[in-house]
Amino acid sequence: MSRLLDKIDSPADLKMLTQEGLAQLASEIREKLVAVVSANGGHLASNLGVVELTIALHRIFDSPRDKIVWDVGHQAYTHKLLTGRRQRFASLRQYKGLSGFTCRSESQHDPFGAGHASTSVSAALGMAIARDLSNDDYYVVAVIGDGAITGGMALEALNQAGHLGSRLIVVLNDNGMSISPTVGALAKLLDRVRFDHRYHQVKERSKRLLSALPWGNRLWRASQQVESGFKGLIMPTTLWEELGFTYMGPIDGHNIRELEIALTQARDYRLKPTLIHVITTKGKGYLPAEGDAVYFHGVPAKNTTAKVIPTYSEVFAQTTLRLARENPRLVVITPAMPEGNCLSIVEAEFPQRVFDVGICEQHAVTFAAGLATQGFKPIVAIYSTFLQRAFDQIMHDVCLQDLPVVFAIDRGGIVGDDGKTHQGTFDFSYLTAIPNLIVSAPKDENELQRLLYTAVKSPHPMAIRYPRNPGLGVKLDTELHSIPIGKGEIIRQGEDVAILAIGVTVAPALEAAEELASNNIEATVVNARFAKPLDSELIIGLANHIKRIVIVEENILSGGFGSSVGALLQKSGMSNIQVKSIGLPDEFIEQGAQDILRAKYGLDAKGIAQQVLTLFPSLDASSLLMVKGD
Ligand SMILES: Cc1ncc(C[n+]2csc(CCOP(=O)(O)OP(=O)(O)O)c2C)c(N)n1
Repeated sequence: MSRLLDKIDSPADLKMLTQEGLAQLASEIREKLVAVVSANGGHLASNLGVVELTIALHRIFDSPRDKIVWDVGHQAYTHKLLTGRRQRFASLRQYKGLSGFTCRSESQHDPFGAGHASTSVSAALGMAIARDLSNDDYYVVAVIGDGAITGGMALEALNQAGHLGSRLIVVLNDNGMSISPTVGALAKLLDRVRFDHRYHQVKERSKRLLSALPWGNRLWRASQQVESGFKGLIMPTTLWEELGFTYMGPIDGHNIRELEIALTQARDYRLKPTLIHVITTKGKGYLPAEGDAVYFHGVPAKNTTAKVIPTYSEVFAQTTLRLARENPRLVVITPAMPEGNCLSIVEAEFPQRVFDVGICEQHAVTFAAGLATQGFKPIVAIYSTFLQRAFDQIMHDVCLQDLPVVFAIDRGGIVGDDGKTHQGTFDFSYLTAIPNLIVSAPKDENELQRLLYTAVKSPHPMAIRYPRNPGLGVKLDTELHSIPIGKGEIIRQGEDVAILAIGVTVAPALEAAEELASNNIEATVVNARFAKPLDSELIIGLANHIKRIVIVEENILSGGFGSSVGALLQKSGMSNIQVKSIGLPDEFIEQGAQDILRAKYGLDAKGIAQQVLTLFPSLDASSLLMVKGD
């Protein structure tokens, strides 16, 4: 049977299809999504939930002239399939392949790139105002989930949009879920709409009565008014109306015809911003994902090796649980990532002391600061990339007041397939710039335990950054120990060169040292542990003695650990030292498997060894180093 999807090269091709054809297309798209995401990994459930919504948007609006701005961009796979990227779809999230998010450089149908949440309404409002100032006449639509709409930026943008009254359409894709169930007062309000049976009964009845009438005729419109009057009585539409929006909904997000009617009405209504409340089912049409939307939010790629060693995230959560048992004032805060941070074990035992604050990184940090002022010990469990959102809160609310908040920073360094928006490659740079903050990274999962224990005892703010990886499989202390702040350790002795590594780079640095030894170069390897304060005694002592220093970090070179060490050496007036920094260049690191990217940037054992050899010009590097894997 010929597949309709194979004939869709642009949104214009959708406009010829009948309702039956559209239903067939939706099911072909779902098949494609399941096949490609099962192989490559990605955001399956979110995408399955918006198939009909995406089709309807592209039939009613005229992209790229009209701008469709997807919040987060993780649910834009159908949009990609319908906007000329079908043939490259199998490369989704692969090295050099299609991005898992929207991306301006990828297509003119992506008017705004994303990856981080809650930006769509601000960006769309900017576009709408630009249109008005240019006397142009296109439509701008922001599509935002009920999770992302809880983010501060989204609320700030709605506030301004309602105030300006500019023509803007916000589609609220409400599936009741962020990654986990959406939390907060706004979520409760939306739940009321979703579950109000009285409203749905009336709506069903009027739908049956009106199904015979052509939409748009007078009776149809009158009935819509009666329905919305009734809705106003029982449902919290007032919030949106008071914010200056015209509220439409709730709309069945899997009924293309109903969606098209609502989108057309919103498109043709030119007086105010409109919010269309669309109800969808996350994972729709694929039973495993409908049944477990949390797991299927983001699934791993097929070839991911079965995990036997606990991840850093798991060890973090297990250690936090132990510490929470000992300290009744320890509290944990997560901005909408309890799964990623493996916090369910802590939440199960201490539901009162684990706070999912929604996709609200800034609030998470200042909320922690408030708790710390009252003698509590907050751990903010957060991904490196999302902590960027809260830079001023770390600086102004926590560190300036020297409040003892712990930042447990997951996904530090190269994260892989999620790509440019999600790499955790900036945190050493932006954190070491902040006074009072201790910045650390463990060499293995046992050291993570120790650093967490140290941080919880610290009277100052402390950050611990660890990677998105399984641990190294080392034995875990049964009793927790602390580590002296600012102290590194020598883990291998050698006279020819000193390699200062931190965090995830310590293990490959050690491996590189063994490879160098087989070429008669003996390296000292230091596990630095702290990017701030630096172990100046150790570093200066080594520099005096060895004179060749190589610094390795999985962070951008600019402002990172290496640049702090360089500044220390310069300040100490050291001369005659050869210094080489290995890290990431001044660019956004593309997507690709972690091992591909680590090899590309010389951050694996082979790359480190090769770069060490450049400090020995008398040796021909290419003739040396038969590194494993060659
Ligand atoms: C600033 C930020 N914090 C956290 C995330 C991680 N994240 C990605 S999607 C998502 C849930 C989004 O929920 P919602 O907007 O309701 O969309 P759904 O997946 O349910 O369709 C979260 C928390 C992110 N992308 N950006």
